[in-house]
Amino acid sequence: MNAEGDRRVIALIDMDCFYVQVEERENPNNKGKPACVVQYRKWKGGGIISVNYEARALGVTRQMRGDEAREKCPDCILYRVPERRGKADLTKYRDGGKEVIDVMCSFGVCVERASIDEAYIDMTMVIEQTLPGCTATAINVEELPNTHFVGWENETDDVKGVHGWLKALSKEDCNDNDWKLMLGAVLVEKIRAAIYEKTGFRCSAGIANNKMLAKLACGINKPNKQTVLPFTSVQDFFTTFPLKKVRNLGGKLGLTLREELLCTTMADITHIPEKILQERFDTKTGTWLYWYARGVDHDPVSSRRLPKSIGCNKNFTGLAALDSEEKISHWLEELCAEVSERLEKDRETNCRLAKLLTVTVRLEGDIRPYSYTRSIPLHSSYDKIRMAKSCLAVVMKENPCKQGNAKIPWVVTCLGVSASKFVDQLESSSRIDHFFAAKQSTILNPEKEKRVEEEPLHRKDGLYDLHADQEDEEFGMEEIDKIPTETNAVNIIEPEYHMAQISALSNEIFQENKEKASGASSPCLNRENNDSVKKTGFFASRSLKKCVPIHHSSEESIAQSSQVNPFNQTTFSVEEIFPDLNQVDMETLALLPPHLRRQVLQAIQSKQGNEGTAKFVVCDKCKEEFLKEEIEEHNDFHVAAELQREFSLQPSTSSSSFNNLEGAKVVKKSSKRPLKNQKNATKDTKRSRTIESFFGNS
Ligand code: DCP
Repeated sequence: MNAEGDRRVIALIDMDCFYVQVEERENPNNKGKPACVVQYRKWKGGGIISVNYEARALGVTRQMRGDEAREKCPDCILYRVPERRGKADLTKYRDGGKEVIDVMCSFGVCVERASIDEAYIDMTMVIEQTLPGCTATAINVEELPNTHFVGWENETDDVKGVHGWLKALSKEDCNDNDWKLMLGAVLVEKIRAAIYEKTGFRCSAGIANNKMLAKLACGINKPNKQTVLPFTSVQDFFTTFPLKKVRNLGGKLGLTLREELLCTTMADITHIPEKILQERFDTKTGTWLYWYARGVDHDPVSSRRLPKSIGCNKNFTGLAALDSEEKISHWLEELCAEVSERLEKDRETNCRLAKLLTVTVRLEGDIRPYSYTRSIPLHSSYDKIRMAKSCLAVVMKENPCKQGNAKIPWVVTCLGVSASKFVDQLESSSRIDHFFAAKQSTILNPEKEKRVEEEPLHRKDGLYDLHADQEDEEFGMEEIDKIPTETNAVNIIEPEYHMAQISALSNEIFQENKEKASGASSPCLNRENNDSVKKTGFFASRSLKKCVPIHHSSEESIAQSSQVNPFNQTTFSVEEIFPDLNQVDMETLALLPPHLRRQVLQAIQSKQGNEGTAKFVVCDKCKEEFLKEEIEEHNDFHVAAELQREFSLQPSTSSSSFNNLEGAKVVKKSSKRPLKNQKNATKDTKRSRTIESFFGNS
């Protein structure tokens, strides 16, 4: 790593007082008047979450409440965030943000949406095409009406530094990088003008060689301005710049640097030898910090127009704090309803599926607040009841009173639910689902052979903002260390019956292996076919649903499917599912029925020869063999199974609200039922009901 290697041209574009601008566009007559956006009217006029620059000039700040803003500025307009399901509805702000991203993308630059109102763009390629033949005289100062150059301002006529920079460019010793930044500034002026023209929104921007510097530069001149931070100006600039304002140094790392290593500015960090930084943190972080403090940041701009996560959270302050399971359950249902609705919309629009659901909880604590996040696999059904139930199970498990800390009050002051780990829907479902659907429909329902179903928090401080309920896009959970945390681990667990399905799957493979080893002939064909219905969950269930005519009774359906075993009547190559055995997706692998999964594992093993054997490990608990990369995830399944078992054993007091949930009883029954019984043909009716409830048809 070094300071010279990175000569990209990156910009951060950030909308000015974004929520207010969205409101002003709806109320054009109010443009130019002081205004704020507030959330909730209940107490002292609601919490301010966005303040326009007219109101800022009159002393209104985001830390105030609506009533205080009116005291400062009686004419201040207070727009209220719409509400839905008892919480903020941010749809129109989110949609406004998307409009802006679309304009940026039309310039052929690489765009990474970083929050509801800001995005990084990498202009390097576009600029490099323009670079040859550029001369200082070719740049017209009028092309840079709102551009400032850090370090080039002088106190007389060139407060923006544009002239100084242009002059420097005409000298012989100027380099390509200086030129690139100039051209970048010209392009960003154009992009910002287009954004204004197409959306009516004003924005500010920072232009530099990397994301960290671009972000930092963006905040220097606002609103409706852009700032270039040349690499040559960084050192001086850092001598006074507070490190806590720098991207990635706002959290715990920054706190350690400030409190332990007594650094307040970025330049302070440069006085610490790399070795000391490495010893205090770790080698990688130490080296990264060493260069970061010198303005070097290699974090790429990854092309991403969509948010990495979709979620929302709600604060419960004062008397609104949640102090009972019923209240927590109610709010989890509300949050999950919103997330589920947005996920469905996202699936339709963007053809992708979220795989992970994360619940974040902040508790009052006995001495100080603390928070934790827990993640669980997310099923593509996006069933809000199911999602809420899973989240509640996690929250109940973490109840401090249950962990022997009876004195700690169990008071929840913030709840967040967020879905992430998106995969391409077609990639995720078509390969496997179509595979199953095609094979099954051919055999079970030939006339349907041709039918093939196919199946992006903003503000980093959002979660812990006292007023704002927010959507969580990209960064929602990242800043969890904004408040001191006692518990801050992220576990992936699976408390639901999908868990039972997967652990049944593991057991099944194990059982089958034993049977094979003992030479016992088992009615494995039929059983596998039946069991694939429950064990492989989503894919197999859907396939069955598609193939079995509706008018058949459950017994008929199962009986019919058990008479034919499509997997054994048709041969297939592992490559049909995983064209590249070096890149087998573990999540997909876990969803396969046992015999297919084993075939894939065997194929990988034989492909890798002897070397391959070292890639497998045996699970202590179920003695099954797993790929090394897979074992950690598999261990989580055992943790989840344990959790599931605990829930099943608990008296109904703690799960009273579960029992009111649609489908929850079926789930409980199915998870309590021993595996052997599940295989019993007499239970087929129940099994079928479980499948239907899985699709919400029960
Ligand atoms: N927001 C929020 N809660 C917060 C901070 C912000 O809901 N604690 C919302 C309202 C803002 C939007 O996110 O309009 C973008 O946040 P910014 O911090 O970028 O603030 P603004 O865009 O309002 O103003 P600025 O011009 O300073 O960027």
